[in-house]
Amino acid sequence: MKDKTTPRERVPTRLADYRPPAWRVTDVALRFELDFECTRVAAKLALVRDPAAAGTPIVLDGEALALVSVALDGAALTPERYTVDAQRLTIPHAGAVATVETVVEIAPSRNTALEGLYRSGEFLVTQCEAEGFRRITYFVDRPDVMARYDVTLSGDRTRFPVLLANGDPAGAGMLPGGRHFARWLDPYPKPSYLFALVAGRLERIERRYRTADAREVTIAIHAEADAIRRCQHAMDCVVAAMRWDEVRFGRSYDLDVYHIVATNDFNQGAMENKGLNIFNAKFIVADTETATDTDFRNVEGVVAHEYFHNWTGNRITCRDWFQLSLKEGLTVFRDQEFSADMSSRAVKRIEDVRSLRAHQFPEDAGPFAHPVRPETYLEINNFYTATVYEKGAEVVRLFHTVLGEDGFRRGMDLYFARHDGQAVTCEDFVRALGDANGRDLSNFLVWYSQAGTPQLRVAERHDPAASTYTLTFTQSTPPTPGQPDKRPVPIPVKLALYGAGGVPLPLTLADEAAPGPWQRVVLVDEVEQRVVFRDVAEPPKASLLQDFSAPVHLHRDDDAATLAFLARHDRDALNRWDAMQRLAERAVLAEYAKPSAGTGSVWFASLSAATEALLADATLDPAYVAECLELPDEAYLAELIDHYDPERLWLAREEVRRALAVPLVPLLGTRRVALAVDPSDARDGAAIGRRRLRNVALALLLRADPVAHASLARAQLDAAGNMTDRLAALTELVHCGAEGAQRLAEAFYQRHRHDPLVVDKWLTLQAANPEPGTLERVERLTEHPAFTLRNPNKVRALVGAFARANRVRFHEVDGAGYRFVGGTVLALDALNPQLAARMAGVFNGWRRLEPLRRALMRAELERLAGASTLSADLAEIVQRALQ
Ligand code: B3K
Ligand code: ZN
Repeated sequence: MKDKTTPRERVPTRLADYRPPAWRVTDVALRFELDFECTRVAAKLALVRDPAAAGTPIVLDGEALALVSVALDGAALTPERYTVDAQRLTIPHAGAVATVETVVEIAPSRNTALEGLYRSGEFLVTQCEAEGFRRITYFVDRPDVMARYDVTLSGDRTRFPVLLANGDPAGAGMLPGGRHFARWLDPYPKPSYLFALVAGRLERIERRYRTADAREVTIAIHAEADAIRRCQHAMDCVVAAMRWDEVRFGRSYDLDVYHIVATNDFNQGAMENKGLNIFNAKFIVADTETATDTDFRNVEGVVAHEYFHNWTGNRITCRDWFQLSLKEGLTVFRDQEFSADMSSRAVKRIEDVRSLRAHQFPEDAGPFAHPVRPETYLEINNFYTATVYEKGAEVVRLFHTVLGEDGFRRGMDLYFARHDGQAVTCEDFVRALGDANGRDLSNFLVWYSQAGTPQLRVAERHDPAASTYTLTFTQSTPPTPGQPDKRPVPIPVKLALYGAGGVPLPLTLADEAAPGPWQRVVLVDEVEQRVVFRDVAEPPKASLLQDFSAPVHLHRDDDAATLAFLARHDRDALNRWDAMQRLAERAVLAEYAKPSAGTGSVWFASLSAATEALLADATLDPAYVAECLELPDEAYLAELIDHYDPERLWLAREEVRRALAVPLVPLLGTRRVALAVDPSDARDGAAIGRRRLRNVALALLLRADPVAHASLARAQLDAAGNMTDRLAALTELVHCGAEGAQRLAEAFYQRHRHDPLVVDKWLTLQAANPEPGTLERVERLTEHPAFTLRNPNKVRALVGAFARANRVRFHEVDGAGYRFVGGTVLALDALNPQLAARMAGVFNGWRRLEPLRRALMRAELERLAGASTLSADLAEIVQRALQ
């Protein structure tokens, strides 16, 4: 049998070359004889030829499969009657319909790529998206081939007591020799990437749910014995997501059972396989003793995301992989809305905007910039990106903004009614939204095809004589690889104007008779566009791009007084936060340009005053205050500086934090105490918000004076009755190099060493330590028994966190951080190309660095490029980075 990591051939796939499949599979029967070492898969495919493709042979994708036999229309084929190579099985056939039967063998235990069928602990599990099904059996493995599946699993009863596949159960029973079987039928035709099976030793919890259309559903969550009692929160989230989708989108669940399985070995967060979602345990397993509040929220978001895919992704799927954002961007939008409804809408929006700016903006400005709908790829797994997911969700939000909630819902209803059961394109989606509202939205398609973050500039002019106020918008999108020239995009700008004291003014356009509303959305779709408001007697303060109404970079020449005004008076919570972010951004940039210039600047003074006012106001949501106390991320700030020096940027940002904290020490201290009112296991939104602000306050106190305040962190660590407070205190102690901190970290490990998810936290807290000597410690940790390159969570927790969450040490000027990560990427590529490629993305920003580090990082990329065997996954990332 072949090694599972055999590289795929490196031929680019292009959107422009899309052709419908010559042969479709309508029905498939699969019989699995399960075994960790050698699983036998018998497949029977009913195929139909496209009438336009007469004479085309049947071509089935297949990789790393040991072919045992092939039959066509019931007759066994001798080897001269078909050809088989490392990627496909080709069978000439003259008819219009055919039945192909194959038997193959696969080796789950040797599958380190975690794609296809593989072993995790004491069970077998699958991951097929995007092209993993071809590692299970020969098939037309593309999303526009939707078939009905009839699956029978058999295996040893003690080794594989649980046997799960997609759809509803259709019989089970005993077999001779201590074996048993289970049959599963999925009534909904689906693409092969949604196939799943799970078999082995797992525990379960169950709940009954009655859908809005009166279907009785059994929800079951399966996990290993030590984790199952920590799945209740995930179960609550499933129920909440089901109810929410019924109310907000009129969508109900459509099978009798909904299974979720948690595994510790998973390349991504989770997978929405029809009726059988498979999750990284990180996004299912949570209790207050071992998971932080952030973990709980992440469980909620990911559980909802996978559930929502049942309609946006599964019932309506993608015609081809270029359309990935059709399901991902839309489903992220849906999970964002769900999370907003479950807690604070303002805080959720802030988190999403912060993350977009920190991850997607740099991606859009770097060598891997690609449109929301890419046009070419070598390996589609490389395109599960912030652009496809998060920018894609922002593009869906544009439609929501211009159509309004009711119009958007009408559009979604039409999309579901028109395309249920189909594999469609982004155009189909946009057309449905437009048709339902009698509007042509096709000018928005440029958001799908054009890469790069649009830069929106605005000039403001008040004319006292005419009482008019004019906003002149100009937009441009910088060139990106392969797209030198850009077109203007339609940008909805939600805005308000404020008069003295923060009174919103009516927004009346020059040609309108009646006074307008105080808030409106202006559509900027030209390169330069002017908007004139009348009856504006005094120069107003403008709040632009409220609620972050488009994924653009807004440039304004506003002064500190305007930002301070908006931080205080803006009715839009996102923009109040953003005004403080802008003040902080200017303070850090000034500090970067010249030490002390930042903390002595008017920006800093305004930021400091605004921070104090917020902190002193006990009527505000503590979670919101906490967001406002966080400075912009380094990753975002780095994009604003030409050829930046990461160490200098880190120092500047830390200095601004320190200087901000020093005068606030008494207030931070009293707020911390006043916020400590909740029992340690309280999980309601208010308690979570209070914990968050307390821990942000603790971090600032330690920044102001680590020696004086270490005892506060020690006390919190000793008293903490939940992981949120314990981990926050320990992280602060370790990161400020407090005396004895390493011993405390070791004690934490000893306490939690049997829990893989907490061990990940322990690895991350050390990898993210900005103190000198971290790289040596991280290198030693790669030898620790808790660490293995075979487990993606471990790799992300240690190496990923070092490269992404510890910029000052990763970018150490001797290049040792780059060499360490590069070496890990190479070692990983032999085991798990998908993960290796993802990790290599940390080198994408090399051109933006100052010359010394730029040369070092480039050298590391060249070392990767020169390696003798590189997977297609990794090759694509490295080649594009160097282009
Ligand atoms: N659709 C999966 C991601 C699959 C990644 C394949 N490399 C999870 C999600 O977005 O819901
Ligand atoms: Zn998704």
